[in-house]
Amino acid sequence: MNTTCPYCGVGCGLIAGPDGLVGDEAHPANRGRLCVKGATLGLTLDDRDRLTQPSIGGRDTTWAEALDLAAVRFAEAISRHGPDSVAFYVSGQFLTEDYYVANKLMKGFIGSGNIDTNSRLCMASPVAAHIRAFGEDLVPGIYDDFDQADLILFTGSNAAWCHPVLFQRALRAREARGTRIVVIDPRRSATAELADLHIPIAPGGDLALFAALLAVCAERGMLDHRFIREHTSGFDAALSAARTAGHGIDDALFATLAEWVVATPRMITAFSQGVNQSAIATDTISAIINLHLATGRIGKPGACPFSLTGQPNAMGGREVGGLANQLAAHLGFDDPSHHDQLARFWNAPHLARHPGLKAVDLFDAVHDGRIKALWIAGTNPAESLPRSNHVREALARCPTVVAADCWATATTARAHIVLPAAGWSEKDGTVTNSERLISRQRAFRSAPGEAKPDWWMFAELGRRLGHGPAFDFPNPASIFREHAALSAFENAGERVFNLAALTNIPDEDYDALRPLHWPIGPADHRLLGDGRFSTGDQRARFVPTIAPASEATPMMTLNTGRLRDQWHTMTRTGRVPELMAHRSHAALEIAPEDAAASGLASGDLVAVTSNHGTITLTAVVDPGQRRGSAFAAMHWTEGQGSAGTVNQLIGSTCDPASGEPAYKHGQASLRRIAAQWHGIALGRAALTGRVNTLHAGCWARTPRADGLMHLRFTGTAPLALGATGRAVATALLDLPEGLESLDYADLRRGVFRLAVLKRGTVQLLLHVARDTAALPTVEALEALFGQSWPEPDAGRLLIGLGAPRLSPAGRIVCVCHQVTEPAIRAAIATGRLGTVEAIGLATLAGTGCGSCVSELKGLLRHELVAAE
Ligand SMILES: Nc1nc2c(c(=O)[nH]1)N[C@H]1C(S)=C(S)[C@@H](COP(=O)(O)OP(=O)(O)OC[C@H]3O[C@@H](n4cnc5c(=O)[nH]c(N)nc54)[C@H](O)[C@@H]3O)O[C@H]1N2
Ligand SMILES: Nc1nc2c(c(=O)[nH]1)N[C@H]1C(S)=C(S)[C@@H](COP(=O)(O)OP(=O)(O)OC[C@H]3O[C@@H](n4cnc5c(=O)[nH]c(N)nc54)[C@H](O)[C@@H]3O)O[C@H]1N2
Ligand code: SF4
Ligand SMILES: [Mo]
Repeated sequence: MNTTCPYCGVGCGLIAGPDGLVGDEAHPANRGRLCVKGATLGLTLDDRDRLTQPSIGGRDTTWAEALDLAAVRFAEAISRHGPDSVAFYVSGQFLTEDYYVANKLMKGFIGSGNIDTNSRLCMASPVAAHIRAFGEDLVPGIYDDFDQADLILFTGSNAAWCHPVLFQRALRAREARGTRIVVIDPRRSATAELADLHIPIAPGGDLALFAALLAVCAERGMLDHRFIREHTSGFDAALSAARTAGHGIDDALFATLAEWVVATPRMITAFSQGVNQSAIATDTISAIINLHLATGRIGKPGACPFSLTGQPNAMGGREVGGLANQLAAHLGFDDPSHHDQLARFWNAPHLARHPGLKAVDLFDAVHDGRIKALWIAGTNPAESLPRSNHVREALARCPTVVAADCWATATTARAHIVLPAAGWSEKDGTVTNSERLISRQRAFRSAPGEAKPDWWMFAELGRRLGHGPAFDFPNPASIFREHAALSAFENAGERVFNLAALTNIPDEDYDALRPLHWPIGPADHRLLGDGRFSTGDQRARFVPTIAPASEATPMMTLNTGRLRDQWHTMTRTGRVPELMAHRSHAALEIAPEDAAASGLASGDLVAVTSNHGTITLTAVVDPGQRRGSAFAAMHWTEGQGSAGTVNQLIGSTCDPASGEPAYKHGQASLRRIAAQWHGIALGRAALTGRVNTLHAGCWARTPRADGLMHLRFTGTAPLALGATGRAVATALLDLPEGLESLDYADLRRGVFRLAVLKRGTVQLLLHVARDTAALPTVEALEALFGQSWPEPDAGRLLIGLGAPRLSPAGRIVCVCHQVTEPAIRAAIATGRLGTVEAIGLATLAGTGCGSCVSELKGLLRHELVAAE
């Protein structure tokens, strides 16, 4: 069965067959390749912790009762307070069909613009900049351009980790044609590690840099005057504004970059969240687009600005109008003729005529009581929105919160009605990737319990609100046909987004649909190369951009983003031990100078404080961080430990044009915290599930193989928990009564141990000591499970005879071949290896999906330095 990966916007094709999941060689997005996340998808197909039954207030119930109650609550709010008192908050992980139905219900039939999506958090800025420049939300380029470019600027993108299969295409272009790769990022990311040139830009410095590049191209006579004259407007103002910009980076780096940019017509600027998630994002993207328009580098082979989409269907959501400030099918709120068109097509009684609330404003409206009923699906805002504590408060205050998800999350925990959603591998529909390629996602297993697809839930809600005929969809194919018909409705070429050819696609053809680009038809899938734009006069519009003056602040910039093997709030990837091996707990990566200033060494606890809260992370001193800027991953959640939810620290500053939050530019101060004691536990999930947060200090929970959970504790206050191993254990963990256990305490040395047994097999081991050197490794503890411990033997579990001090196996770098960092270091040292290929031959590391190649390079560099 052919399907597509549910993770990033590259949109790789997969085949689910009898031997598991493999890359689809016939899929144009990946031609058979997969990254670690795609390659380990099979490991996530585990229904154990899934939501399987609707519930109301924690009590299991039927679909009929749950949906009736939701409908009554929505109807009450609408009739008493008007349609703007209700809202949907949905997801770029929705299939197009889910999205279409939700949007139709809210904007066409409930009559409010209040449907927004987590794509607000990553794609809203590119959408705003595209519409401003091109008159329509259009990505001009396609992935083939990465094969054909001679210069690729990745700015604000860690593509080696976040769009790995596309990034590998850029690497192959470098091999094949000498393509130069430049990475613009304040930190030396994995992508920067592999670049020909890394520009460690100041946070938010991109706007000035791209304006300065435009000014240089003008100075050196590299502008495409014909294109500017015939196909654009507003150039002079944009150039004058650009001439006021200082490039803001090291002069020598700028000279090299400028020389490459001036001399290379086949140039792509690929940008992502480092650009999009800032308070000046839309203007920054305009500066990028200005440079491309002025040099005619748009819609030509190897030449375009390229917005990398985050989620698998971030693009599909934009097609159906999932954002609160769009209508469906690239129709807009600002054109009254579009309202009329859409109202007639849908036969919609109360079409929304003004935009709804954008995500951050929406949750403010929930907080202050304007929103009385909220339906959240396919996203976990209690973790992923800025000011997460405020969001949690908003959920607690809202009279009705409905949440549809596949797993329990921080959001479902705060919902009144929880609905079990069918997820990837269980539902049918389409997604559109970064290059406008529509692919089918196909169900190849059945959903657990009573889980249902989101389109069905919204259609049921629509019916219960009295709009039956408009929501009478028997299957996803029927929804897709209506979506295609709408895109073609009264569209004589005004809108490029047009799926006319699919309007009457029969169910069987929809089931068999092979990936296809929109617009459908032309052999060349690039857009805008002909210089005809979707603006009234068909000219692209330059937008003058001025960089704001930077403000001096004593705070650090808190940069947040992604890790290679994790996906967002980890509902899927966080359950797979193999994917935990790369980074097993939350950390703050800081430059050596900043670490020294705060007295921090790697491994120390650091309290990170912003205007919104404090969390304690483990410091990792990293020379790749820019001074004054520190990086924390966005992934860790409240259930995984005390360092969860970095969004407690991020403020709600958004780009004014797009409403996208400035997640990359938080402000925080650092303070070292002395550790008083340390603890480690390994045990069955039932015994490790409840941590006593009062005494546990800083703690983190990580899944290990065989259903075991690994807990780590670091005490921030002296240990005054009791005098026995058992007392200490019960102070840290909520353990049931009546367990069979052994314990040990050495008060003088502050050592406490506990073993829980069941019929001679170990269930839980806990060790506490003043010093980490006195604790066993998790591997050593793991070795004690799975053996049997008859009575006379069992004591050895605690005094350590049973625990041969296994040397720690070390962090896994190559997940595909399970090769550890020590093994790679040893191979480099003993074999005097100098290249990634040589490491591959010696250890197999890096020869699978290739996602770890940048790390291998980093290790090579460190080992070379060490050898000198
Ligand atoms: N492994 C993995 N891949 C993913 C995801 C995931 O969760 N995990 N999520 C997907 C989604 S939804 C998205 S939106 C994408 C995001 O993909 P990316 O945008 O590539 O990922 P991020 O790590 O959020 O941020 C990218 C980089 O921006 C840099 N940055 C911060 N501030 C600035 C700045 O001022 N200027 C510049 N030039 N750079 C800056 C950061 O240091 C970081 O390296 O990834 C997708 N792919
Ligand atoms: N600090 C910081 N915060 C960020 C970012 C950052 O860079 N820094 N990035 C932002 C960005 S770009 C994004 S995209 C967001 C992502 O953040 P979220 O939107 O919270 O992303 P996920 O954790 O993927 O949440 C998706 C949820 O949907 C569930 N799910 C999966 N499939 C389905 C389905 O078919 N139906 C339903 N109903 N549920 C399903 C999953 O179990 C999961 O709980 O985070 C944003 N937050
Ligand atoms: S590159 Fe993206 S779409 Fe492709 S396998 Fe990896 S996560 Fe999935
Ligand atoms: Mo995203």
